Amino acid sequence: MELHGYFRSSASYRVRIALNLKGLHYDYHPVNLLKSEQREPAYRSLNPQGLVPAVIEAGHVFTQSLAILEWLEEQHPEPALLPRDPLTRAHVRALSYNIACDIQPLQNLRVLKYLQSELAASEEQKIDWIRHWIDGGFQALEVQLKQGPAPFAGGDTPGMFECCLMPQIYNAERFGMDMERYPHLARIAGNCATLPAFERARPENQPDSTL
Ligand SMILES: N[C@@H](CCC(=O)N[C@@H](CS)C(=O)NCC(=O)O)C(=O)O
Repeated sequence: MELHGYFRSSASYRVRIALNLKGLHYDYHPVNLLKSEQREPAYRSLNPQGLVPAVIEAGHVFTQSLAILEWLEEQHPEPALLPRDPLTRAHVRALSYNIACDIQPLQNLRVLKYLQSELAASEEQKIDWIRHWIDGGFQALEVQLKQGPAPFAGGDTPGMFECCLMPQIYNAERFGMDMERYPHLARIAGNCATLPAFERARPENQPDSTL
C-alpha cells in the first residue's frame, strides 16, 4: 500500500488515521503542496484533480479520502470504521460529510489562494473566512452530537467521523480557534488523543513535516 499525501493536508491525515486504526502498513510518498507538486504531471497521473491524498493498493489508484476509507472498510473490515447498526452508520456518515464536504473544502489551499490572488482578500479576511466556515460547521456538529455520552460518535470505538474530526480540529487550532466553545467535539477529540493510531498520524509526526 502506498499513501501519497502531505503532512498538513487534512484529507491525507484522515487516511493516515484510518490506516493506523486498521493496523495497515503503508509506504509514505510526500507531495509538497507548497511547491505545487500536486499539480505536476507525475502526481496528476495518479489524481487528475491535483489534490492529495492518493492511495495505491494492488496496482489500483484510489482518490477522495472518504472513498478511500470506504474501500479500506470493504477490503479490511476489522476493526470497523463504521458502526454495524444502519441508523448509527448513516449518522456517522452524515457527521463525516459535514466536515469533508462542507467545512474542509472552503479552506483548501487552492480556494484560499484564489481568495487572495483573484479577489484581493487580505490575510485577515482570509483568516476570518476560515474561522467563519469552521465555526458554522462545528456548531451544527455540536447539536448533532448532543444525544449520546458515548466516547466516540459511533459508539465505543473511533471510526470515520473521528478520522475527519481530528484533522479539522488541527486546522481550527492552527487558525487560533478555541475548542472550548465546542464541548462535545472537544470531548471526543480528547478520547482520540489518547490512542496511538491518532498520535502517529499527527502532522508533526510525518517525515515531510521537517523537509
Ligand atoms: N475531497 C478531497 C479533498 C482533497 C483535498 O482538498 N486535498 C487538499 C489538501 S487537504 C489538496 O490537495 N490541496 C491542494 C490544492 O488546493 O492545491 C478528499 O477528501 O480527498
